[in-house]
Amino acid sequence: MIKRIFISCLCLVIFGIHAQKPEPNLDKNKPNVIFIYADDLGYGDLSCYGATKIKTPNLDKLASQGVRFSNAHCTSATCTPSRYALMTGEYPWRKAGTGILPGDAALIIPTNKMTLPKLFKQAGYKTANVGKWHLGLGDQVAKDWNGEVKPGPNEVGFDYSFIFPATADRVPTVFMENHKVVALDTDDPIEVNYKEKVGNDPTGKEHPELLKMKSSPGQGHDNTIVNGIGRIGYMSGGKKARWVDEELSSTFLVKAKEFIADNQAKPFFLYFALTEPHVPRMPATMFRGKSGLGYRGDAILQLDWTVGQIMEQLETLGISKNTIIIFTSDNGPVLDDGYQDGAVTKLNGHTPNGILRGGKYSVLEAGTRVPFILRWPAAVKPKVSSAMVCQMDLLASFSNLLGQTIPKNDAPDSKNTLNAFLGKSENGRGILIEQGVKTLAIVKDNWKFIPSNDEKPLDELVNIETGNAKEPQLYNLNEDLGEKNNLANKFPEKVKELSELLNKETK
Ligand code: NG6
Ligand code: CA
Repeated sequence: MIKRIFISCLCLVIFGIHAQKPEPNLDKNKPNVIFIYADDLGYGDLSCYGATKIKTPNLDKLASQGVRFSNAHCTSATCTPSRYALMTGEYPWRKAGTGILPGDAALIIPTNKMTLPKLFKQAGYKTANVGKWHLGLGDQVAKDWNGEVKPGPNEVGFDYSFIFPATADRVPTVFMENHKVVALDTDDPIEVNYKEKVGNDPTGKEHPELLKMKSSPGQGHDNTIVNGIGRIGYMSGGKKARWVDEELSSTFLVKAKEFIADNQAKPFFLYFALTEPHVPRMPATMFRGKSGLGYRGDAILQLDWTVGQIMEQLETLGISKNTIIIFTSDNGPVLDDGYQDGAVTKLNGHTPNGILRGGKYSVLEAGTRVPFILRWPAAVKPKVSSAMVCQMDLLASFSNLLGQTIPKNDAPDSKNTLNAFLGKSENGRGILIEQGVKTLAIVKDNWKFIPSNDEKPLDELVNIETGNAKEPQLYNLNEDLGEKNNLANKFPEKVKELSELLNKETK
């Protein structure tokens, strides 16, 4: 009798659990989409893009199973504008106030326009944003961080959001779930200020001896110290809510995995915005020292592992085949971006920008040409593509894939290049405008033109060539991807054509 009851219970447990497991989403017309955004990862940072001093096995595997693009771009050489374009389908330089935002900035994405997450929502998807945001929160700079902070990701199309507000080097150093700071003690309210010191927390400037990682001189990372790291901006309060940098990545990973598990039966869109390898680089113990290239290299290993964890979860859930993973970066690479973390001294011959010139902040190719991998086992054959694609075009391309319409004046610059994204065509965009910090360049048929200007050619703070010059520059990217030979004098007609085109496109 007891044996029988035991067997019945066992069956109930086994079949009960089985019955509860949701059917995975296998609808090919509505594949799940996971967009993984690295922060400041360069064209040469992955072994599938030619890196030899660092190994990124998970991304290499992803690339070998999908389309790996050699000519893919973010719109801009810094974070906020690239993310703005990804979300809205509009070139950021068309709108004032889309440069790198302070941590207390107001939301810059219009709430009444089509966005990438709204498009998925309109198509019946569950949408989530996990990771770095950096597109502003609330409707003004002066805001109360202790109540509901909105509008934000939830108002521009995300059903669920688990974010940090700006960058890892900017206050407030807290997580926000939907509209609220996570783990906030109401007796210890948060105050944030970007103009003057608030509260009594030590700053890096006053107490450099308290820092576990030195800030670089003159870069501004010497305000409030959180977790032994000086930040940009001042904050007080919220002691229990402050993140531990070593746990940033795993916290985001857990939240991303939870969202995937909870929504495996529905079509879902996950915007998973990683913090690696942006400063301050403070990888988890298991990655520290592993790359031999300092914390920047270790952060890349952590990033690669994270992507592997997501791939493994999709396999386990049986939804890998019908899930599109897109992996890319929001701008090019930088070594010393505010902290003395060994990125420069331990580089060991690694070339974050590959064969390209420039880097983050630059209008040269390494500013916006980034790794871009798309895997969709159910519908896309592995290949390497040289089609010119841009992250801003995902909005129009997914609207095509999902049969959704975009209101007439929304996403004005987003082009449907779906066939290029899916590796079915080598024809991507015809024209691309690349945004450095001070300059715009134009690319057409692999000819690149940078207008003359008086801005400085080298950003000394980060030791990166900006691409600015007093003479016009013309490069033939087909033969000279490293932008070494300025052909402007040799082909004045090309210069004229592209200069006029740039003026026309940007007016
Ligand atoms: C710069 C910061 C840099 C980094 C960057 C934003 C200085 C001198 N440097 O202004 O450390 O935070 O902004 O990076 O303040 S991004 O990837 O989010 O664009
Ligand atoms: Ca960035």
